Amino acid sequence: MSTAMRIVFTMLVLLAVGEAANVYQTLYIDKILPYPESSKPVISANSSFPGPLIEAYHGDTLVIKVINRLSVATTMHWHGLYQIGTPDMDGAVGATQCAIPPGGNFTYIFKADPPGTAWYHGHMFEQYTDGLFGPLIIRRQVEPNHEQYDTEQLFVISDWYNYPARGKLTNWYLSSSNPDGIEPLPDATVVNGKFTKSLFISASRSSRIRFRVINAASLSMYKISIDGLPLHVIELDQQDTVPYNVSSFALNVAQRVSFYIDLRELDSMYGPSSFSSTNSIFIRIEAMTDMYPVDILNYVAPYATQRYAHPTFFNPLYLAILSLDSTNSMPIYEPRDPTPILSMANLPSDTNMLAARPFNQSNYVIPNATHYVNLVAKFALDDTGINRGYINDATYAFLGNYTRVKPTLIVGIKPVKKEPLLHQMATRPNTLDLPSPRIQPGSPLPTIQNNGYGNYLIPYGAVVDIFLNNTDGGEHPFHLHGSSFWVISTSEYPTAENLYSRAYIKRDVVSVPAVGWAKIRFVADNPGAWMFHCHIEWHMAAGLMLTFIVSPNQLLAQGYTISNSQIDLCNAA
Ligand SMILES: [Cu+2]
Repeated sequence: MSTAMRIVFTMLVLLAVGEAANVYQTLYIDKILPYPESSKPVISANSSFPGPLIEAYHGDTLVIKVINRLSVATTMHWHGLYQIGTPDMDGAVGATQCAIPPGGNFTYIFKADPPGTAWYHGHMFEQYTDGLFGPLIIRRQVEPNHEQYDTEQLFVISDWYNYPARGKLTNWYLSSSNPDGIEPLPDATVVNGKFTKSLFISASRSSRIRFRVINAASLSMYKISIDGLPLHVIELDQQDTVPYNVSSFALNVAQRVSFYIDLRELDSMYGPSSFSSTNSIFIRIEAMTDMYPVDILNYVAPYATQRYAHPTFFNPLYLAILSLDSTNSMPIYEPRDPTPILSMANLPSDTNMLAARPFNQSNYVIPNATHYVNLVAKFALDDTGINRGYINDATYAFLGNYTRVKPTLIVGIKPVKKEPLLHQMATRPNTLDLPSPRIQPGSPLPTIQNNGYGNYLIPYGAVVDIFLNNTDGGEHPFHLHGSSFWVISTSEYPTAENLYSRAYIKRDVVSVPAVGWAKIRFVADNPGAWMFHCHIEWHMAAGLMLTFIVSPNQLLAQGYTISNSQIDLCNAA
């Protein structure tokens, strides 16, 4: 082979296998006023709401410089990314880093892994409620299920609040004048930065469209459907699935779903050739109002003297428009409840997707559990009359660069210096006073212990079954950092454990039923300080959170040291 031919051949090989690259992005964090009708400032990345789409290929290295132009500190979390070998890039303030001070910056460098639909959001105070989030898509050269669709669309759904969360809403929510812990309720739903009936999706170029849907809300759970079309689900939180057909599905806070539609399956009742001659149909994103603690349509919060005129009174039914001819015309039928369609009558309206199956089951191995941890989540008044969230009687409080917990009284964590848990793991783990797992009545497996302050020591390589018991009357979406987990079963679907024992679905957010439970399993093969918390931002602010301390020994054995840029952040605080 000649040199020239060899070069060409090498280039072809590189193109074919895809060479891992560095993907650079800069995010300027600043406040903007995205809507002229509203005086509510939004915390944005690059003056965009939602923040800009960040894309990479699986295995690339993301190099993302976050420049803080706010007057307060911030951090960024890369939701769904494993951070294997980069435990200090997770963005969880207090656990993995000190915050980025006003005027400061920090460069996050981490592998684009796992592939799929992820997102990024602020992980300090309630900044993501105030707008600091955006989509993050990790692609593959050849996507599973790629033959099922031709084009892609992206929905980033969120709650809109007329008032800033940090300050007015949080101050009221976590006060003794709100003893029932009523969450601030959204004033609207916003998708891709647009209010209802103003988001048009063009379907002229293709009859087969993949939708990636991210629930970036702080409170709301949504039911999603498209008139006259079955939805073929192919991804749940970066887990590819065998196409799984539903008429609608529920999406809890921080969860993601990909589905594709095929317009050739459109029920003739909605088709442009039918008697109605409509050229567009409704996409329905319906807030599940039974998730709210009060009747949202007849509720005026105490902090609001009156409802703002903008955008509108809350309407649980958000409507986007799928334009079949790309003229972006409104459907000519009324958006009342869709007529049941015979062809979809046998499709489930799915709330938990536990029956969805992993895409590639041939090399899909689920190890047996080696350890067990029992978690009881509850809400209760603390000794100052504030309704707080507790896991095993510990509640988290964010105090800038570190976290501490308040069982009943304010008790600082052990170290002299206030520092993130990861730094403590690396320098003096003994000060965390973490008890080792031990055999306890009720479980044949060693039980993971905690130090009374919401920190749980997990040995390296442990396969941990978490039994999460929710005593609260609300459903809670729990998220694990640094790993995803298999959803074994829930109180709504207890038989899933045996039905799908060789192929549980892997997710990073599990919806734990109200006054119910969820059983999940994860492999602790990624040393670090990984938060596990309810992703309803209000509940996180109320302290419904803990941290898994995965093997300080292995962290050091793998050569982790606190970087200078991390030290700079902590010194700047
Ligand atoms: Cu919650």
